[in-house]
Amino acid sequence: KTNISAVLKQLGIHDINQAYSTGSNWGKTNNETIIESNSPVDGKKIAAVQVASKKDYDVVVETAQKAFLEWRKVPAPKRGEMVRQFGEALRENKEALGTLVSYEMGKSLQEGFGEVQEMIDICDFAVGLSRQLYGLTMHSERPNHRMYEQWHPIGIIAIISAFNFPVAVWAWNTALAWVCGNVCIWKPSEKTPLTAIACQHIIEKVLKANEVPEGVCNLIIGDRVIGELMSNDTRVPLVSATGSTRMGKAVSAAVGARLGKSLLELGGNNAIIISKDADLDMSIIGAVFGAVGTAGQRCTTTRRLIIHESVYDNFVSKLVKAYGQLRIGDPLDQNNHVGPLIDQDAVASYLDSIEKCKAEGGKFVVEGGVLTGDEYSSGCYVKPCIAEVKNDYKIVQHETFAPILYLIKYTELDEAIALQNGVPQGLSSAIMTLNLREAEQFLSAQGSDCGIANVNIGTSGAEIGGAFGGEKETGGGRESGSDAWKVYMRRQTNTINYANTLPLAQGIKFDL
Ligand code: UN1
Repeated sequence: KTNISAVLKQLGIHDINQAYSTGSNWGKTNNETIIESNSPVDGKKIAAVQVASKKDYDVVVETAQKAFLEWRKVPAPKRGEMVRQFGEALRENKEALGTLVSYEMGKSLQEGFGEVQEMIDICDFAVGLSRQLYGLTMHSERPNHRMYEQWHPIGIIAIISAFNFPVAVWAWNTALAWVCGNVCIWKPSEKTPLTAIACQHIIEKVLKANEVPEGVCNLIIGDRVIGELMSNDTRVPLVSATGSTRMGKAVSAAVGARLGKSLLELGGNNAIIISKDADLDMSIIGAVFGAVGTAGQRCTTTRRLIIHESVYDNFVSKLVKAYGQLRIGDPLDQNNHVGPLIDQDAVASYLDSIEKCKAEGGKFVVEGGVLTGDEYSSGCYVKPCIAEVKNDYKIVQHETFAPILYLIKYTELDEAIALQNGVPQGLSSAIMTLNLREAEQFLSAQGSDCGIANVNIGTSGAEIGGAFGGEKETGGGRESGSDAWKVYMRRQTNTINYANTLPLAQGIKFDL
């Protein structure tokens, strides 16, 4: 049995934790409000955290502004060295942090460790990147001139993260932002404040050892008021926000009104097309993990299966059989596949979606429901369920953050692609097929309209090396790998004249 109090001790979590930190200084707030973190695993209170006030927010921003003036002068590979040490510290704390993620958020222990592994991976990526912040050089049209571009840091990056990946999404943003020369202010989800505090304790030692100025790595515990302050604050050039489409629209409107930049990673409504030429046994793994992993609370969760009519009955019976084998229960017990939903509100929304689906005509081939009994005393454990639906049902068009899988039948691939694209969201997508023509069509310009499109892999579990994000209501942002770092920097075009005359561009003559 996992010893949670030992884990909390190792990670520096107390009964009452402080509202904000600018690195190694933990601030004392005058605000009376506190947030309690209750585990969805057993319903127990883990610890409480004070909530920062507007005054605290200003202290953090001012400290961050000062830190930026120093941090931007540190050579990028030296900044990378700090990120390398952060990766090492995460390796040392992988078990403890992964366990706390599992206990505070409710995902399986394996997935908790996997999430910390994503943090380690992005640190490794960022260390290499710190020597590769490349700009292009161009040929000037004028003689004895040189043109090139440089990438410079932009300042304070605000990071608003969601409960479902309570630590990895922060790490994707910070590791890149730091090597790019920026400073970060993190507002974690109110539902998972303790994992955030644990991360701050882990980085704290690295910051001290490297004499990094106070304010490079800031944490602020707050509610939506802090999110609004960040979004409206001209001292914050970039707001990176992960969460619901509703939240993203509010952030984007506020940041856009002041012509700031936002990086949005919002809802998904991801589908797998199961073709007539699919390897069905392999497809079952992708579909079931995609639908029930993290109890259906990933933005990349598989929400829809679009299945060819010729394999439909066979595939659905395999699927029903697989669902019958799922073990639901304490996520810290490695024998279980599925843990709880984050809280009772999530359970209510799961039940409401099932009702709405039935009202629109959905036929459940695996029934849902809330589990009761001693092992499920938190009231947050639900049964993953499966319904046959039409793609245009209102509920199918909507992202419900729960393990409800929708089945849709198709005849022609064009039709399947249109169904897959026929939702407001555009994050992740996949096709299961051994047919090269089908695979290539799915990946072509006439294919999936999503930011992520996979062949013979499910919709979730993206590696950090690729750019992560999606189109339409998913918000258009890209985080993590490829050249996603560019959004954390400003591009400057430089033209240098080493001639002894000053010729004008476009051949314009201007003699005095
Ligand atoms: C999220 O759900 O917000 O691709 C992120 C995946 C993970 C990240 C999901 N690497 O499923």
